[in-house]
Amino acid sequence: MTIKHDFTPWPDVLVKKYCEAGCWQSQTLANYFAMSVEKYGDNTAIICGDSSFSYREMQEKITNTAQGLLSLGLKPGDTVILQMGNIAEFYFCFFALLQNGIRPVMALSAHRYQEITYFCQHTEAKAYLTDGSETGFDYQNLGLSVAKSCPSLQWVIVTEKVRVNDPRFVTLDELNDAQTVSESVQLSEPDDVAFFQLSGGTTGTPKLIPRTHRDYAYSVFGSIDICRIDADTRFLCILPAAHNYPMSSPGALGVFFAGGCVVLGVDPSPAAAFELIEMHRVNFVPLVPPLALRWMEHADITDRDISSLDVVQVGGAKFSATAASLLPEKLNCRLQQVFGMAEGLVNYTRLDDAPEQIFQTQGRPISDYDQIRIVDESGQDVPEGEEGLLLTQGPYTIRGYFRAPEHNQRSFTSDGFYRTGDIVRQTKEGNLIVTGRDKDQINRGGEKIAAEEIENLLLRHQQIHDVALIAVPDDYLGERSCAVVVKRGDDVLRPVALKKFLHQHGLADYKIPDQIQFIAELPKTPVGKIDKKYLREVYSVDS
Ligand code: OOB
Repeated sequence: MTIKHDFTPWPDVLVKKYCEAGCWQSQTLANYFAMSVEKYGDNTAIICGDSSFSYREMQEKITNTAQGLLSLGLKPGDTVILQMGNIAEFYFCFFALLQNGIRPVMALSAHRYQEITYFCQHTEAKAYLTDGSETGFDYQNLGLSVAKSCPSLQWVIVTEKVRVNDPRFVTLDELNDAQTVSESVQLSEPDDVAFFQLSGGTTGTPKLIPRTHRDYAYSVFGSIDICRIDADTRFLCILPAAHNYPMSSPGALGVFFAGGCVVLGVDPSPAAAFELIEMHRVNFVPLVPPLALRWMEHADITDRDISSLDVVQVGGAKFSATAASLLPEKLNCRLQQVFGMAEGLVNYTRLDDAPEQIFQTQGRPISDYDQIRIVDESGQDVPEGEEGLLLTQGPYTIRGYFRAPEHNQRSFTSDGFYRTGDIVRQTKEGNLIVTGRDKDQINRGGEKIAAEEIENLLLRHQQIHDVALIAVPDDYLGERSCAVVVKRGDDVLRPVALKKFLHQHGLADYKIPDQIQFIAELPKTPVGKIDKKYLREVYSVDS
């Protein structure tokens, strides 16, 4: 069965090229997992808390869940929201959905009512799968509110006992006990959309990124080679498992397809993570810069034996060359920088690159078929070695966001290159150095915030006349967010009240401005746009 809709295809000539070159193969992501089961059946695939699962055991869980999902009436081509933390069930559900051709939206645990309802409404999702067990936040209650606002939602599937009174709620265990409804038949094709990743975004509403089985698989296998992942890899996943980076670069999928072991952790602090590294002899871990800095500090004082660490990846945001040059000695391992994006293109420093390339650059693309252009404002290529805007197209970079025709006009060139919004220059060895950004986004230590989304929400506050959200430098996060607010009227308006307002609207915590400043009027550029550059200069002084 083939489901061909809701995504912008590559032009025929490129389809032919990528197929003939062998970039795109005729397997789905679920097939690749099944092949690992054949090959590495008894290897440990996942360690999660006190539980561990071999490949064979994991496949059993996947098959049961897949049957259960079908028994609810979910069908190939349906969309669901998958919001689970770093638990084994996340991967069981992920592969079960993919096996059925049901397409998950890869929500993050941090997402709340604002984001989840938007994903549901925009994709007309049929089910919301959530991990109700995370301490401190009531995901079942969130599910209840979401279900009220989303008529398309037929099921809320939770990992623990149902605590709310709603017939749409069902537990994963109940699903796993469901009767077999069909023989396993191939329910998805390699060129179908497998799932939706989320864009860091620059606009008022988050953008969804449709990734097909074969484009994603190509990036995963390319990553396995570059990162030298094999059956001996013991990979620690403490970043949010659903994010593209710990998922596919090489991520848990890379480890699964190579027969290695994924160790899951929920606490990324060095104290907790070092314990897991010692206990499970972890040798590979992806980090974001703020975490890498914390780990480096902690390494000086830890009693834990972390000598098994072989490769530490740092990506998601710019890692300073100084910190990069210190990391290998501090953590007694090799460093790999990763500059990627959920839209596709991923760059890695190679493990055998010269040290200065590893410390000072963010790497080069996975594939010779990745095309990159570095251009000026008018779209002309800049001279070699000079700074410019990065454009890219290739066998695993999307050609359009999901149901966003207007935005696609702006985000892609007429010949299909994705405008990354990153400012880079290329070394003569071919590696890229990220020098800045030309997109209205805050990169808060790897977590992306679209300024417009927060500005629009704040403008709904009665006492706000105008607002600009900007990035200001932060020693630890690299950047933090600062809302510059023009008040309406003379009544007192406290920053804490504004934060509470956003919180009550159900916005993810990481998007709530770190800092709020009041100003009489927002400065404008000569063409009448808000002068964010000027605001950044003013508020970059510590307050
Ligand atoms: C990864 O993906 P996203 O989609 O959360 O964010 C992509 C954006 C890039 O366009 C760039 O602005 C920034 O994040 N970024 C970096 C960077 N890595 C990502 N900026 C500077 N230096 C880096 N090393 O963040 C992502 C996806 C796959 C693998 C790794 C990261």
